[in-house]
Amino acid sequence: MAEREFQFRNFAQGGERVPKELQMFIGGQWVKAASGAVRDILNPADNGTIALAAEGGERDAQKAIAAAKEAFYEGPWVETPPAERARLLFAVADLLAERGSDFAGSETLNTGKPLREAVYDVNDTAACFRYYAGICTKPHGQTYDVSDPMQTMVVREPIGVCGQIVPWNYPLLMAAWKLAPALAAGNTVVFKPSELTPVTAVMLFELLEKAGFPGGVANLVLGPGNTVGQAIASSLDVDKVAFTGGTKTGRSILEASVSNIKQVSLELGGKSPNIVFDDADWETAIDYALFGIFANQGEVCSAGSRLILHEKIHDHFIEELARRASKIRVGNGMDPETEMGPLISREHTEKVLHYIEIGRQEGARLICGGHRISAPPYDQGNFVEPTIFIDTTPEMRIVQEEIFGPVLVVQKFKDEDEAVRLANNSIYGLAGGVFTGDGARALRVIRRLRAGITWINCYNPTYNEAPWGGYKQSGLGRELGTFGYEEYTEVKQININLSVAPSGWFKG
Ligand code: TXE
Repeated sequence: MAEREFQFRNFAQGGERVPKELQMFIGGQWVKAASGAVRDILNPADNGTIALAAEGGERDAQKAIAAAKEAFYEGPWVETPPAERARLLFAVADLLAERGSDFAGSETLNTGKPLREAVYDVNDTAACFRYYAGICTKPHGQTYDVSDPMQTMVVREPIGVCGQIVPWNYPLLMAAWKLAPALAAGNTVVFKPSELTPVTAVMLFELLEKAGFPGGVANLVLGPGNTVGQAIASSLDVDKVAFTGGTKTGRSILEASVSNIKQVSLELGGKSPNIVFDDADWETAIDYALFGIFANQGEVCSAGSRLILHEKIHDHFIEELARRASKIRVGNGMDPETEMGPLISREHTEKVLHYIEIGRQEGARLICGGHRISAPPYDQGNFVEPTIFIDTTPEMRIVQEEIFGPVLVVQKFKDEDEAVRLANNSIYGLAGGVFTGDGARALRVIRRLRAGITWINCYNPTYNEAPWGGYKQSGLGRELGTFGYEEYTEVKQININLSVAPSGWFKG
């Protein structure tokens, strides 16, 4: 394990040794792809190779599903006491905390995100494992006094084999959001990271192995979505699939899941509104408007990508916003001065630039950015300027569609009703924020927002304790908190006869 980590760093710093292949973890063993195929894993800052990853396929996915099934039905996991599951999850958090800087550096190398954000993600990941470790041993279930001389008890049990598929924007954190609650509840899992960002998932599974999870309980498969991901989603042996990613992919997972009516939870895209009234605290509103869209290069499902401004402050606000956005330091995430990193891939960069072009053609006005940054040292990487469009109309594609990059669109409103109408005019309903000095109005507006994650006078803070998920086409179900735990459980009623005697229903 240590050798592999050394090789990552060595390679990233220009060393000549090609890193070892990143392998899959199936049934407690590190394995190559059955086909022997590998994929280059790239650094978005220069598109250089930082690692070679096993490129799994359907056969590998089936092997992992079989291992998870055997571990659930034949292994000791279901009988493992909650306190032992908690100990293992706490151990993962401790190991992660010891190796925090390695994880943060690797996350930045693989995703491009600024190091300070990667450090944040690592801490959050450890906290998520601790949160769910704590939940294992807390009271669960209910009892009812029913009308017969009967005691009814309701217990929560693991669902079985859980397939988990995550995207590339928060590889480590999304792994924690999926693995920690599923394992806490006693399930076995088959986990698939994005084919673009397997590095910290592999490192995390090394910690799961070291912590002592029994073989087959947590399995890691690497590879593309249309083979490995699809095999997980359509498998008859997977009892639940949990997915974070784009809405289009989410829909195909939902369709594949009908094979065995598996349980599904989906955390999908968004086009989230951030409403600023004219009585808002000026500095706070500007600060969070920037943070809401340009954190993690805008590659955030809950990004505040539509800024809805009161007409009285609109002109002055956007002037100041553009001034500050153009000063954001874009660069290689490994540079501690960097405030915004490169986009994940060349392909995704093209998609974001294409949307900027669409915005121009639709007649929206650019007041900041709008270009790829291509002068050296940016020439090999996927850098795009922080970009802001004004003079938009609600039906424009840049207002309706998720761009998933550093592109903010501004809308203007006259009164509270119009602000809410604009905010809710979306197929999505993931997140939203409101900034105002009027407490009653803040709550009024938030209660009218059709979204699952909301903020008053701030934007972005996320807590392991609170449920995360969306309305409308932003998804199904909730992650995090007790809600996220319950999504990994089946509910069973147990009726206990307190007066043991025949019912006498049939006379003969
Ligand atoms: O994500 P995908 P992509 C949005 C964002 C982005 C768009 C496409 O707008 O531009 O989605 O990005 C796996 N069966 N978000 O293509 O396809 C895939 O291997 C099963 C929003 O990168 O959603 C990866 O592990 N799995 C978002 C995961 O799904 C499949 C985060 C996510 O990939 C599959 C990322 C299939 N048929 C992108 N096809 C968010 N809401 O956080 C792909 N996958």
